[in-house]
Amino acid sequence: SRTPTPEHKFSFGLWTVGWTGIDPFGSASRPALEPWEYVKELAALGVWGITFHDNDVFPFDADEKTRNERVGRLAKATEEAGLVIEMVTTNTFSHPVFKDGGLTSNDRSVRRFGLRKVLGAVDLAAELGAETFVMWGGREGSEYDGSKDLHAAFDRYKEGLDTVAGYIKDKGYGLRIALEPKPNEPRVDILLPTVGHALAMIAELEHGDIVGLNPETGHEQMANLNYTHQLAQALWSGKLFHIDLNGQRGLKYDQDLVFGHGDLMSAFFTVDLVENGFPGVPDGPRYTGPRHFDYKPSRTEHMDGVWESAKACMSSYLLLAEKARAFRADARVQEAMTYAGVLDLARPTLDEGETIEQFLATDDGFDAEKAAERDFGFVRLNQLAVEHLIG
Ligand code: 3MF
Ligand code: MG
Ligand code: MG
Ligand code: MG
Repeated sequence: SRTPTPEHKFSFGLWTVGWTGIDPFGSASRPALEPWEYVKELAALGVWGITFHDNDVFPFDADEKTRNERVGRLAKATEEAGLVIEMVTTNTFSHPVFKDGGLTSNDRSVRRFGLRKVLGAVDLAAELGAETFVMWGGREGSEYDGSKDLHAAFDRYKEGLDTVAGYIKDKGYGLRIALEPKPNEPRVDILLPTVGHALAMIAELEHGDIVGLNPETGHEQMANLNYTHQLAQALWSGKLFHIDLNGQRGLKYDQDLVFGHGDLMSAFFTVDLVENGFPGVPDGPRYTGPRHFDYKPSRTEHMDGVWESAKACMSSYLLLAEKARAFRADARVQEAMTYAGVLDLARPTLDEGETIEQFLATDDGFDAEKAAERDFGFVRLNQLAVEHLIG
C-alpha cells in the first residue's frame, strides 16, 4: 500500500522534523514546537515510532525535576498517540564542553563527564522501552593530525563503548548499541568514519556482541561509498541494528535531504535489499528493524513543508518498495539474474567435503580464454531495474 501505517515501522527523530533551519550561515527559519507536539502530528501521518537525543527533550542543564516532567510528558503523549519510542541517543556534540569529543576528548574530566551523560541516557532509553541506543560520535575526531594521540583515542573510544555496553548488560537492559559512522562534519575528520571502520572497532570490544551499526545514507555517500553495500556488509556481519535513511547529492556537506531526493537509483537498491533481502540467499540475514528517517526539512519550508517532507520520506520509501517487489517478481528479471550468475554466487567455490589437496589436484578442464568470453548481461539486468523505476 502507498499509505503509511504502523505496520511499515516508519520512525522519525524528533531533531528531524524539529530542525528549525539553524545552519552555520543563518538563524532559524521556522518555530520550534514542543517535543510532544511533533508526536501528535507524526502519528496523524501514519508514523509508527519516534527517536530522540536526551537534549531534544530537556535542556543540557535541566535539573532533575524539569527532566522528569518533560520526559514524562513526552512519554505520555507518545503512548496516547499510539507511537513507540524505539531509539534514544545522547547529545555529546552540541555543548561546547564537547568541542574535542565526549569519549575521546583530550581532557579527561570531559571524558568522565561525557561517559556519565551517556550512561544517564542509557537509563532513560531503558526506562522508555527503547530497543536501540545509537551512538554517533560527532565530535570524536580532529581538525589537525597532531592534535590527538590516535592510538590513545582508539583506546578511549573502546573503553567508553565497553563501559556503556557493560553497563547495559549489568543492568539487564534490553538494549543494543548501534554505532553511527560519519566521515566528517562537524569535525574535519571523525573517528569511525565508515561502516567498515565501525565493524573493525566492534571486533575489538569486550562486549561487542550487543554493539552493531546505524548506517546513514548520506554519511556513507559523503565518503563516496555505496550505501547499499555498507548495509549489506553490516547485515552479513549480523550487525545491522538500525538505519538512518535520507538523501545526499554528491560529495558535499551533510545535506540530510528527504529519502529518495538524493541518488534515486541507489535508494531503489537500498529499499530492494531491506524489503526483499539478498536475491541468491533467500534464507540469509534480513533487516527487520525500524525504517528510520534522519533528514532535515529544507530551510526554505515552513511548517506545512515540514509535514510534507516527512510524508515525502515515507512516500518515496513505499513507492520504491512497490517497484522493488515488482522488479523481483518479474520473470525477465529472474531470467536476467540467472544469466548474470547473480544466483550462482551463493554456491560455495569448493565442493562439499573437498579437501585442499583434492582441490589442487583436480583438473576442471578450465579454459581461461573461453571463460573470458562470458557475457554477464549486467547492463540488461540494470536496465530492467531502470524500467521498473521510471518506466
Ligand atoms: C548527524 C547525525 C546525527 C545522528 C544522531 C543519532 C544529529 O549527521 O546523523 O543526528 O543520527 O545523533 O541518531
Ligand atoms: Mg546525519
Ligand atoms: Mg546526514
Ligand atoms: Mg544520523
